Amino acid sequence: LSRFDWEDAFRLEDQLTEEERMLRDGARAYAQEKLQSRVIAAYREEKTDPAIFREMGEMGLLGVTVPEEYGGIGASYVAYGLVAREVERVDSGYRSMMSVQSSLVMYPIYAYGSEEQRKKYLPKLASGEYIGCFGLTEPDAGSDPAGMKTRATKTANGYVLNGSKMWISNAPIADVFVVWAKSDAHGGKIRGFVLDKGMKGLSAPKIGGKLSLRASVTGEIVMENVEVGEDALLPNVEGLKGPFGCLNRARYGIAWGVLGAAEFCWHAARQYGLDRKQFNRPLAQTQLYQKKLADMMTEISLGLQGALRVGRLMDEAKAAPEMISLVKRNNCGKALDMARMARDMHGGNGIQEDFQVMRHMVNLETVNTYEGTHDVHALILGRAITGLQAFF
Ligand code: TGC
Ligand code: FAD
Repeated sequence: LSRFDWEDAFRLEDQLTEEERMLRDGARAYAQEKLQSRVIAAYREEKTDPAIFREMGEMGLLGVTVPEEYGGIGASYVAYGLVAREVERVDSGYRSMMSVQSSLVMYPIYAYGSEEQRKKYLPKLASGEYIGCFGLTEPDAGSDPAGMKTRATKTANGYVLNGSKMWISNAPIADVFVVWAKSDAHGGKIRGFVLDKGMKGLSAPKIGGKLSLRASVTGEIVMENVEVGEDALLPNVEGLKGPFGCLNRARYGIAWGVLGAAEFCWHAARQYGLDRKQFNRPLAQTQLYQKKLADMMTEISLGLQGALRVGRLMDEAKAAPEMISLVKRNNCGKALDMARMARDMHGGNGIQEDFQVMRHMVNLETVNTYEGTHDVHALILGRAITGLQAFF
């Protein structure tokens, strides 16, 4: 039998390809060198540095699954998950910036867009020259996006958009807005539109006062008679499956990402327990402390294997949305529990910004809510198990 590696219990390393490991190592080096050094102040001051998009673009971390001809690197979904894990090891907000750009803006333009739209937007989104956002949620339509009020009304040359979107990551600094609206010309079905910053009637005010995800800017999208041409419509998808197709990818990335945050908290708690003595011995030499560390290792190891399995199935085009709900829900909920546990294990120091566990903890409150809440994913799974939908 081989030696046990506490940091990689099930030898995830052996299950990755050479290309996946290389991309992961590049993402880790970038995240640790460039993001870790600015996150504490960015979080405290609620400041998002737009330069991060260009830096990520240079490192090839934006739209990694998009083919090279459009500026991506055509890598696997497992590689995408590994990037999310490394970025979120530093902060869920930075991962949010990356995953919105990759899964919620580049993916729909690639998958549902015309060739002109692909050429116009994808290379600049991949390089980080353009920043993108994704507007689905509205003030009165969160878990139930089918209840959206935003409308696209047909005109002679295109459409007029009216409505407002709420809680939109990247919106205040975005150049490109993928928004979803009910279109009268398509029987009231939901359609996607790509809007550009500066269009008349389009604004994106910042939402202030967030106590979570403070390094990632969030805003509204307000559309007051925004006139667009036919070329703004994403031609190749209709209905809720459009936005859900994007959410599948982002939710999958989150399933990996949150485990990066959990791993940070677990490692921090371990080190703290080795360094800190009470009752004449390291905290890590107490049974309760070791049980907590063992529980964390167990959940992280199992969670990573689940995410890897779903990623491999995505790469074979065999993943079902319910599999993604399972890993998104489980890994977010477990990561949040682990961050809370690590905060407790740090005692009073756990509330201080330099120890970073409390920042992860409050970030994970958002991650457990967005992209489908923990309970909404339970209902998606419950529907699959029983054949009965319990949403309404
Ligand atoms: P339902 O009747 O279930 O389905 C309507 C149509 O959509 C299709 N569909 C899917 N297609 C692909 N992938 C999926 N995962 C799909 N889920 C559903 C379905 O086949 C059907 O198609 P068709 O052709 O038959 O019409 O729809 P429902 O209205 O009953 O849905 C209920 C529910 C709760 C499952 C759904 O609305 C839901 O998932 N709600 C959660 C909303 C959500 O996740 N919002 C996320 C907003 S974006 C965000 O949070 C970004 S944060 C990013 C960051 O900063 O990192
Ligand atoms: P609600 O839907 O009102 O839910 C409130 C509570 O009720 C939850 O506990 C929920 O689980 C529960 N609930 C709802 N329905 C049911 C039911 N049928 N049965 C039982 N319980 C139920 N959206 C975007 O479109 N783009 C973005 O980029 C984006 N970024 C975000 C960034 C941040 C920081 C945040 C906080 C949110 C972001 N969102 C974004 C929105 C996010 O997706 C929604 O907040 C989420 O889908 C939940 O919707 P809601 O806030 O309206 O909550």
